[in-house]
Amino acid sequence: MYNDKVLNIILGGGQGSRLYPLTEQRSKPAVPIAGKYRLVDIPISNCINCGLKRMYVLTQFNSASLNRHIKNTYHFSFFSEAFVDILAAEQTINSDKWFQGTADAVRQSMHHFLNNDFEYALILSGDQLYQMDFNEMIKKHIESNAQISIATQPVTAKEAPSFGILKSNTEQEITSFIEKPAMDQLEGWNSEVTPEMKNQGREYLASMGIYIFNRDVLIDLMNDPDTVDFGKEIIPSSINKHKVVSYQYPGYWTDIGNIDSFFEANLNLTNDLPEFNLYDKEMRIYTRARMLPTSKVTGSDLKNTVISEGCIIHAKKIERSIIGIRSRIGKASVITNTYMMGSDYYETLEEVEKKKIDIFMGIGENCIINNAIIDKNCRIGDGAQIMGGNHLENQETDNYVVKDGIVVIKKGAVIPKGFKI
Ligand code: ADQ
Ligand code: ADP
Repeated sequence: MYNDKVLNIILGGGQGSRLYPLTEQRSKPAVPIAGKYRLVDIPISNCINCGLKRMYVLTQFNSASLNRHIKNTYHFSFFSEAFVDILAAEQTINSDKWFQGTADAVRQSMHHFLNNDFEYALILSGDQLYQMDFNEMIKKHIESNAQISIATQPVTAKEAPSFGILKSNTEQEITSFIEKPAMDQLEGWNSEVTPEMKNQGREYLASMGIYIFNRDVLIDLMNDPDTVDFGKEIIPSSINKHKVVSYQYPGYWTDIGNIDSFFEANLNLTNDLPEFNLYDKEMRIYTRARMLPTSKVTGSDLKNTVISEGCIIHAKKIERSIIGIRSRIGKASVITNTYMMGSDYYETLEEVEKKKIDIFMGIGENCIINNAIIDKNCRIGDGAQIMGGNHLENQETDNYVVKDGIVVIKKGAVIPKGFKI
């Protein structure tokens, strides 16, 4: 509906340190989620579902897996104006070309955006799980004569310090904004909310980091080279200069920017009725069509488990876990509260022999795994025990990282037979 008027800019990720080690070998938008997708599929699919088809993905570095994924997934008709282009900060961390923050990333890419006809820029975060109809937000933006719109959602006092918190008047015009206030700064920042929200303790209106800017306003704001971030500088300084409007979004939305929230959001997909609906025909999530074979399970006890295509599973039991594409799990293994990302390819016997590793890709026999994320192409030897939990301190080794009690096995790691974490 608004494709001709709107250019979509996806903030793919800064240094990705909060999702480390998942971002050690790939850029953040390429991090695999929900067994077969990648982070960037969420905002791209939301745009496509809304008929918005001109997208730029801004990322700090360009990884092979991101390029391959975008190239192999989003190819549009030769006659269509649709595109998904990756714009990466071009040089090293020490160079001034490296994006200093979200606004800086947009500023450095403005010359690309301005090659396109557009009236509004829709700026999206790359690390959130939601299915939103942006057309509604754009319609409200136009109807209310806003210059900037921010999607918002009420959050609790405990959550408020992780977000930009704002207050608006009865016309939804934002009158004040504070980026990530400390707990002791929260007084007076609560808003009028529905009784349902109040009962849940959600009284603070948070920015979802989803913005619409009028083209001329964005150009003007980007002219100031000293502003680095939308949340820290651009939005607070715009409140008194421009008409900035809040668009309250009622649906499910969650930030997945750190290991803890990423882990929870993934495992929540195994609930009987997940809030994020992957089975919604109108709001489907696109990803690479891989033509993988079906999955095979022999005699495993499966509870609340999501299994992707191409898996071969002999495990004894799997519970509250996501099993990614091409996963192999050996006999008598017990997997609980785990996100296994799967493998990029199947190994032949000759390949294994050539590599001189006697541990196959996947999880071996008699393993016990709980509270873990297993990145792609890992080899977990027979009898290994990986037991995440609050008893573990944050730590890092060559093969794994422990963050907030979650054990993250690094991409391609080899965990020896009988090893215990
Ligand atoms: P944060 O999510 O903490 O808060 P930020 O780290 O700036 O803000 O990230 C916003 C998005 O931009 C993320 O998707 C991130 O990956 C991406 N990003 C960060 N730096 C980038 C860079 N240099 N280049 C490309 N992309 C980059 C923001 C707002 C808050 C709001 C929350 C909602 O600042 O006000 O409440 O989002 O999640
Ligand atoms: P997917 O979208 O299925 O996850 P990717 O493109 O990210 O796929 O990863 C699969 C990659 O792994 C492909 O580039 C493929 O060429 C590569 N690959 C295939 N076989 C092997 C192998 N034996 N060793 C290393 N990489 C391989």
